[in-house]
Amino acid sequence: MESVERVLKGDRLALARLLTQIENEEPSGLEALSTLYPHTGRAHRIGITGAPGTGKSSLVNRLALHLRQNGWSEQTDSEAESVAIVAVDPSSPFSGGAFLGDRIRMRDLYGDPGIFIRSMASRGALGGLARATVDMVEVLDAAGFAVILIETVGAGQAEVDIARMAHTVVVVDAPGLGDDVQAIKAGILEIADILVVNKADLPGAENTLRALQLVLELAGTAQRTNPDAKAENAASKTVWQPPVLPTVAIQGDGIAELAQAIHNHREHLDLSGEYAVRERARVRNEMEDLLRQQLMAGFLAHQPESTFEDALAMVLAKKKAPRQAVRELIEGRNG
Ligand SMILES: Nc1nc2c(ncn2[C@@H]2O[C@H](COP(=O)(O)OP(=O)(O)OP(=O)(O)O)[C@@H](O)[C@H]2O)c(=O)[nH]1
Ligand SMILES: [Mg+2]
Repeated sequence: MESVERVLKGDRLALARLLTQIENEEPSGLEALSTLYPHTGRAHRIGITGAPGTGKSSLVNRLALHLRQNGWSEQTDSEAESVAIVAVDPSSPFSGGAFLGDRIRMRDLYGDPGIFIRSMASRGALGGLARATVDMVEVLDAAGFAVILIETVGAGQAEVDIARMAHTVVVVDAPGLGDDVQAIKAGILEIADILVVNKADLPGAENTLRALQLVLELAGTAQRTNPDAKAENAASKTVWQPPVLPTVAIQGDGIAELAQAIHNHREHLDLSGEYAVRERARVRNEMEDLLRQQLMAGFLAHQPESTFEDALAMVLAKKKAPRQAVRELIEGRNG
């Protein structure tokens, strides 16, 4: 297939077109995805999530710039990495005015062939958004980007799901969001591999840092006294302790340390064998999702639309239990 060849050769126009097809769930895009899939598996996928306005886009831009200029680590003199950015937050596109004092450097970023930026259009269902994001990340991986940064607002389950598909999850907090730890939704803290307190230039940053460190210490203690977790940790040789890092994204402070921490986490995943474990869990999850989705779509396609709605009405009227209604739907008894 011609467009697939062009994407594999690094043709950006073909890449942009294919991503649009996938976003719109066009059959041609989904077909191309299957052809590209054997070329995936090389990119380091990094999820950046957190409450609205904490500075995720600013951080992502800075991080991308840093990776292009310095690679992962300044000490090792590592090579510049190609970076793709996917912003899943429709409310603040990357062209937004977050960089008034930084236009020139950002222009460098935008003209750089080693950077590809894509923001996701708003869609009705967040579930669909998660699906499309996963597929788009696969395409960017196949297209050869070494690093894929995925920005999502950590607000609900769908966002947690998107973050969960990353190899490294960075959770961003900032001072002044009210109760320090409440600002980070329960559930998202648990999937954090690295915690960032951005806007460390603002008052209250010290408190936010301390509060997060305390929460992590408590979580660590709970883990150490839990026998299951103990056995698991022994099996995986090394245990990752999520670091808490201060940054000032608008000035670029702390970005090198963040890049280093992400690099360390990736090394940890490889050395401990957790990389393979995570990949397996992620792909299993994705396949189970697709199976559920397609079985349901296949089932519903053979029924008049009213059948399910009628069953739903029976359950709402307490005339049937959900389990009973579903069994009868499957058995074709809809009385
Ligand atoms: N003082 C200060 N302001 C910052 C810092 N980083 C970002 N900001 C500002 O915070 C605002 C939000 O920044 P964004 O990068 O758009 O934040 P975001 O988390 O991507 O926002 P959403 O995508 O809308 O959730 C902007 O006005 C930034 O200029 C920082 O380190 N210090
Ligand atoms: Mg943003």
